[in-house]
Amino acid sequence: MVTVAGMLVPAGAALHGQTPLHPLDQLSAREHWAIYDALQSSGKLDSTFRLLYEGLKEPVKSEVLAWRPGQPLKREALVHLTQGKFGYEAVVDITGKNVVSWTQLPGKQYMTSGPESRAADALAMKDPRVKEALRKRGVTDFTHVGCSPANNGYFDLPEERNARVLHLSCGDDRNRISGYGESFDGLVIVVDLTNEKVLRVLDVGGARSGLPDGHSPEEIGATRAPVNPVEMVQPKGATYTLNGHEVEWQNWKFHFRMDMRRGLVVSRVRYVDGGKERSVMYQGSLSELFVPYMDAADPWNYQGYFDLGTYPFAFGGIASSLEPGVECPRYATYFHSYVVTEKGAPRERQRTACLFERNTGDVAWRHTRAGGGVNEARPRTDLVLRMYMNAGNYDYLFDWVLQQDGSITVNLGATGMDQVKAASGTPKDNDYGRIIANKLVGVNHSHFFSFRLDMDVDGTQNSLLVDKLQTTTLPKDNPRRSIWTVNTLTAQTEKDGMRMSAMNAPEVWRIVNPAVMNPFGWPVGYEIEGHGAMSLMSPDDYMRKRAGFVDHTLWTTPYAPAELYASGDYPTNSVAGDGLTRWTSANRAIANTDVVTWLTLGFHHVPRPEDWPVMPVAWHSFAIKPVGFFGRSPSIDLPR
Ligand SMILES: [Cu+2]
Repeated sequence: MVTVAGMLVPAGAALHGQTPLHPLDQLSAREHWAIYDALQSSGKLDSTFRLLYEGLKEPVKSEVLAWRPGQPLKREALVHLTQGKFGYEAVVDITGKNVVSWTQLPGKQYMTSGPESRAADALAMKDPRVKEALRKRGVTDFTHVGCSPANNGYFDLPEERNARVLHLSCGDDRNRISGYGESFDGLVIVVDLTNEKVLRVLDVGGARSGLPDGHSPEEIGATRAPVNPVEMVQPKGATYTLNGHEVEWQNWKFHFRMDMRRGLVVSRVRYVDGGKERSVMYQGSLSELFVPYMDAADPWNYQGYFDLGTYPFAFGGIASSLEPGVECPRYATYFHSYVVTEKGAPRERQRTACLFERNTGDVAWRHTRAGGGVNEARPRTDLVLRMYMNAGNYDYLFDWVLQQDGSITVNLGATGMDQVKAASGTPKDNDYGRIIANKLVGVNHSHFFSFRLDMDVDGTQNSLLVDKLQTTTLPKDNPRRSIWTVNTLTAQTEKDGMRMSAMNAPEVWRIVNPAVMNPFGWPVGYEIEGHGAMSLMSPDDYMRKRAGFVDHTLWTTPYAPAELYASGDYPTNSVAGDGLTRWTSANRAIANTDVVTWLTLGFHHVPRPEDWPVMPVAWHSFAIKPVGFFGRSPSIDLPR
């Protein structure tokens, strides 16, 4: 059983998007229709409109912090759409069913969509040069052949300015059961969708891979003997309580919602310490995911995906449905959410998030008492809030794990399918990747996640302290030649707040409240602990410049409600320099102010045969960890 708004509901229950109770609640189905009504009655729409994104436009922080249960809610939505050949952004007052603002996007492009992909495919398949190139490859049945703009990219070439230019590659789904159909390498169709023409067809010939192996039961073949069931059960029901999307568990309190672009948005994270509610983080969520490929040939050199900025509509929202008992424990609580169709009708996505307690047999802490023989140890239980992201060929798993020791760990798992191309059978196959399956080369690439973490440690006015671990040489009379010492700097401006992960120059990044001292006389704080791979692209690589957030592991900016996406609001086919790069060029002051941190978590991927046909989950993580926030270990009071 789970306590929801004071009522007991069965474990494993799925909760529908309800009438909003909290200013940060996700949009309900009724609200999506109110947005539609407002847009229709505004007189702005014509019959060509296509919605790409609808999400809550949050009230500013001060309003949310001042809000108390029962008070009226300010409900606004942010809408992205296309109409005719242009992109638009609208803000809608949901309660008043009124369009507050309507802006055409000058020089900005927008998310991709199924209809756009089909329009590009139709243009390509109508071109006799494309059919000819396919025939040359021995294709005679075009029924299942399609060309898609899987290579969204932009280099600011004259032909790309002021037009929607897409680089298409083609494949054949004939005989496909799961996984990919056969793709035809060496064929690129450059399409100008704005002017509805094929700019050029590039055909350098190419080997054929045949149909890649898939992962349906029929294709996998015999399975091994199963393990005996290992089940987590919670016979007395959940310990957490729910009020709409507000959660309380083991001193933690927080709110969450699902957004079709950002996925899980975790807000108002507080810890009850000695009966007092203390703020830890105002909000945390994914802000962008950038995956650049490392193959120099067109169209592979166009492949740098901004998954959050480009694909949420095409994916039907980034969160996919979770299967009870497989993707979350059976006893978890499941949450539904809504996305919209291109014409603005809400569609329920079932079980896009789940919440559950987990005890994996680990301890929270242990020690053997003096003399040995007697152990003091405490079992550890975590609270997990989970989303699985569907990103085309890739899948990413995201767990926000709240711990009894006052930490939050975010685990992200990468799984799904590698991007592959047909092997040529020559040594060139090793230039940009490796052969990982029959006649298939897995192409090298990197994954860079940007998490926006608006820390509010014991209040909004915070600073970033950088503890630099440095070698200190010692005088001759000391038998040691050197030790390391900690040199702490307060970041004064955004430039100081740009930090790089380096194993040979380690740093601890603490967000502190300079006005609140812990019992030992230093400021209360939380550490952002996350170190990953950094970009190897050269600084003048245009693709890197479009994803400027990869330049630093940590960024720190003053809170600005409009700054949500690390590569800007519109990274699809974007001109370089938007997002963090642009905002921080002002080098704003960040000491003792309301700061937001942005963590880049990256990893490089050199594909291997074991990734095929579906990659085993590869985990990466970061943590938000108390440093001097508490006067002693917060988990010391766990019962035996
Ligand atoms: Cu990868």
